[in-house]
Amino acid sequence: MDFETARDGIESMEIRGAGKIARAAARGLADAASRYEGDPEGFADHVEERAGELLATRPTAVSLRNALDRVLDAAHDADGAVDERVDTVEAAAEAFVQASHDALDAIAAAAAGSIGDGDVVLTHCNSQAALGGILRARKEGREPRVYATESRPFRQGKITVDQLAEAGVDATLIVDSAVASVMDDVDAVFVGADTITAQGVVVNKIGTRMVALLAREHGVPFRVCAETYKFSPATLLGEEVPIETRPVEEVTDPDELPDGVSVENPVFDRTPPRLVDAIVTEVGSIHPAQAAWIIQEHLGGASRL
Ligand code: RI2
Repeated sequence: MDFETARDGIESMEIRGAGKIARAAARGLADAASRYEGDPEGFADHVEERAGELLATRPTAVSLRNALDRVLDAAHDADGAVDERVDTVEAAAEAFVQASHDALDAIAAAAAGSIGDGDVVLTHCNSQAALGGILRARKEGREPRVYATESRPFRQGKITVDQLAEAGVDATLIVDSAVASVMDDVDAVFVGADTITAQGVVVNKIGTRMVALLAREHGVPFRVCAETYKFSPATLLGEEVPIETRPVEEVTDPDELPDGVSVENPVFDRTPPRLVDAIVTEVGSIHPAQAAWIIQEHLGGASRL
């Protein structure tokens, strides 16, 4: 993927979903590295500058920063002629993409294990990691039923039901405000994550916290599926996860509103660890209290960005 396609696609949300964003950014940065025309000494600075442009596209999903860091580390560690440095960076980007796919497979296998025949699952928004287990359970011959929230304002729930229908899963699309009405029938909730803090707070699509509160009220297990690169090392030292706000036009046409009425469009919220029963990662299912351990064991040190 070329640099501009990645940068503009992530910004416009044509490329969306924290994992897809991370893979596109890794490949886009490798493309930017391959187009460098200066001397070897300026190589890493060039890659770092381009990484900064990619990072600025969307502020919340730490998967973006973690992916860029992996590639940037390779640019800084590389030596020799520019061609050799480019090879090193491209290999790092491809290694990240491969590891990301492997992680999704492992998470799907683990999550599918807890989905029985006829189980009713609720999912919010569109998460590749969260859908993996449902699709795997179906492949293994079980027939889960799924409630998928519409996920206003971007309506990624439509992507979810398309993917489920294509795999032959019985899917029902509901508006976000119908979650309370169906929760009595639900056996488990599976959602994804854009960022998980060292304290076990799950930052995910707006409305996730409402779903988690309702799941707890109804005694339904609330599980988060997330690759280890969705955990944020910076939060170990107390850095806050910024919540992205997007254009009001995604919610409504502001010209149709009376004077004096404003619109807010925060697109993520924070679910506290007490509402999360488990986080399913490629290295095992953890309790949110173990988030800092994941960061220490599986993510490197300070970000270069
Ligand atoms: P996967 C998405 O963000 C959703 O919030 C989803 O839950 C999360 O990324 C994780 O998605 P957006 O890009 O990486 O739609 O599991 O704003 O696909």
